[in-house]
This record gives sequence, C-alpha cells and structure tokens, in this order.
Amino acid sequence: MKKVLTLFLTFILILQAVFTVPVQSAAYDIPSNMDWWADSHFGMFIHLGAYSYYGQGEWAMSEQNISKKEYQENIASKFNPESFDAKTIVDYACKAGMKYIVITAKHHEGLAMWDTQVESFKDYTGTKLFSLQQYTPFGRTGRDILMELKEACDAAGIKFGLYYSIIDWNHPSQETGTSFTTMASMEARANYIKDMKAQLNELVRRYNPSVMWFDGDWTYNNKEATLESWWTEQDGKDLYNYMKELKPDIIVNERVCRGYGLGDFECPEQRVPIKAPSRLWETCQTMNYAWGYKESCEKTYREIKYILREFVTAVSRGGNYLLNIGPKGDGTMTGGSKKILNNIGKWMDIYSDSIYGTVKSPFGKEPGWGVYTQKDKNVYAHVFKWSKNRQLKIKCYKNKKPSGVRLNNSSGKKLKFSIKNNNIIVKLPEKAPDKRDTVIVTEYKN
Ligand code: JFZ
Repeated sequence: MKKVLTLFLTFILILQAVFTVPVQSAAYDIPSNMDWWADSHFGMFIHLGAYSYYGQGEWAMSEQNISKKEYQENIASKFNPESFDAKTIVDYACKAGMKYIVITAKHHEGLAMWDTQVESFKDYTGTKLFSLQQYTPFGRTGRDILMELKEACDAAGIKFGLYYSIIDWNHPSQETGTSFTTMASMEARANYIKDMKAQLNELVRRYNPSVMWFDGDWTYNNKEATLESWWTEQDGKDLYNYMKELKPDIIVNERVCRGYGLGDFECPEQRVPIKAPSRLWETCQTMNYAWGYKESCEKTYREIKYILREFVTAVSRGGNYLLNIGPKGDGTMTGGSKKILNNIGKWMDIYSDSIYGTVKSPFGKEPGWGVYTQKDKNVYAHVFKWSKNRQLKIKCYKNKKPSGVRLNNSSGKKLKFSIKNNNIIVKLPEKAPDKRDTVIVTEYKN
C-alpha cells in the first residue's frame, strides 16, 4: 500500500513539474519560492540603527571619521528606540499596499539589532556585546523589536525580511578604510566570516525571514582575498549556499557579491533601469534622499507623484519596488513618511489591480504618456500625461482588437475607442481621474 502511495505521489509531482506554467510573458521562469515576491511588486525597507539616534544618516561614522570609541560611547550607547511600534509600521505598510518588509538587522555600523550571542561582536573595550540588547539603554526593556516586527508581519499576512551588512565598521577585525573596510589579518578575516555566518544562523533560526538582503559587499573581487579587498566572489557564492542550507526557500539578493550574477534577484545600480535585467529584480528607493534618519532631509521629501510613477515604472519593467522609511532614534515613523505611505495607499486602493500579479509591459518601447503593465488578458495603460485633445493611443496587444476599454477605477467607466494601424485610439474623459497616474485597462477575450 505504502509503495503504491509513493508511486502515486511521485506521479503527481512529475505531472506538477511538467505542467507548471511559467508566469506569462516573463522571459524567465520564476522559481516557486519567489512567486509571492514577483507577484507582490511592492515592499517596505526600514533603516533603523544607532545612526537613527545621531540623525545624520547611516554613513555618518565613515563620512565624519568618527572613531569606534566615539561612535560607541557617544552614539550607540544612547540609542533607545523605546517608542518603536511594530503594529503601527505594519499598518502603514499594509495600507500602502506593501506585501513585505525588510529591516536592517545589522548595518555597516555593526550594531546587532537582536540579542546576538556571537562572542566576537564586541565593543572596543572587548567587554560588551555590540547589540541593541547588550549595549544600549533599550536593553533594559527586554524587548526584541525584530521579533515584534516579524510577529506583526505574520499577523498581517505580509512577509518579513532582514538586511545584513557584510562589512562591519565596529567589529574588532576591521578598520574603516576609504570605502571598504580593511581586515587586521587573514586569520581575522577567516574568523569574521565564520562569526558572520553564526550571526546569520541566529537570525534565520530566530526570525525565519523570507528575504535576506545583503549589502556592504562591494569589492568586486573575483581573485584571492587581500586585507583591503577581503570579500571575494567565492565568499559570495559560499554565503549564498550557506543561506540556502539554513533555509532552502529563503530569497537572497545579489549583493552577496554584486556584479557576478549571484543571488536570486538583481539590485540594479541605476535607479530604475531603462532596460530591464534578464532576471527578477528590485530597486530600493528613498522617500527623501536618506536611508537612515537624517534630520536635514526631513524637509526634502520627494513629491508623491514622482515616487508613485517611479514605482509603477519599475513594475512596468518587471521589477519590484522597495520603498524605504528611516524612523527616528526613538523608533517612531516620521511625519513625511506617513504622509507618503497614506497617499500611495489611496492610489493602491483603487488601482492595485494593475500592480499585483502583473508582468512587464508586453510592448518594447514605452509610450510618451506613461507605461504599461500586464496581467493575463488585460493590458493596463498607466497614464501620467493626460492629453489635451482627449485622445490616447494605446498599442493593440498581439495585434488584436480589445473587447473593451475602461477606466480601471471603481467607476469602471467604459471608454469609446477606435482602431487605427494596430493602435487603439481611446476617447478620454476631459479631466484625468488621477493626475499622478490614471489607469486605463484594455481587455482581450482571447
Ligand atoms: C547601500 C548602503 O551603503 C546604504 O547605506 C543603504 O543601506 C542602501 C540601501 O544600500 O547603498 C547603496 C548601494 C547601492 C545602491 C544604492 C545605495 N544602488 O545600487 O543604487
């Protein structure tokens, strides 16, 4: 009986493998562990660390040449995100339509945002572990904000991910160099990599993250390690394999060692690449030109219109959009970030159909008025520029005539159209229902 069952199950598995249809019109197959990621298109990035308390961005230590001693004693030891409220943050993310959150577990500054037990991650005196729990006044609360956030994500049904920096400005093995860190010795290098993996092991065991987002890898070294260029392509490959051993379905970005096509998705260097990479990709963006809280950038929030269009453009080119918030040192969200998330949410409430589950535009060239996304037999025209003559030219999908053209908002208003040279000429309402991006859907029967 058991044998028959096994045989039957094997048969089902084979059938499944044969008939798994790759997501429509994507040039690549999407591995099943990444389906949710590719469908969601939209996540939240959170930069929170001791730099948030200092308020001058997460690069301050390096930019201002602050010594380990100064940074630890004057900045990290005062960091106290006691007003961090995971539920509020997750609520904002959900309202904005975001389907995953990636938070900094350890940024370049090296402060572990969880109660790490890995011995070598000590302060400069070698007496205290350099972590939120052991080094800062917040430790007294006994709280674990990564767990709070993870649990809030679970409760809301969105995915949870962690950011981890490969370089570490405060680890005893390294000194901050010009851009990358310098290792004290080859032995220090080997031990650090071992300890880094021990920390990653802690993170995966504890928080079971869906995404591991690496950074601080930029040596582009495909040769032997040196003290100045101590992170190599081989280290990147090893790290990727290590993560998959810990958790086979974890999603890892390419910054295990960028530039070598590693990882599960690309993080393009340009803001939103004109030519989409040939595999899954994600662009991360700030709202105000700062990742970690930077007081001077609180007045420089970008216009919602541009953030929204950048997001939609990324999706139209097949990408994901990871939009950052930099909470203040006390852990609270900034007013500017709340406002932007609320506004994106209002747009998503109406138009998220044209985002979730879509693939990139089926047409090569982008039109002058906006961008396209596509899902099944629907092609969505995202109209950024409303034409004064009330005519919009949309391409016919596969040279076919659409069965209908309508506004993609709750009105669902049908729009008159005619076909000319494989183009749909749509008669637009006089005013754009949404000046930032009005979505018009063209539907095809087959
Ligand atoms: C890195 C970090 O150095 C920075 O502090 C922040 O955490 C950010 C998310 O990642 O900086 C980069 C690296 C690459 C790009 C942008 C910022 N890029 O590819 O556009």
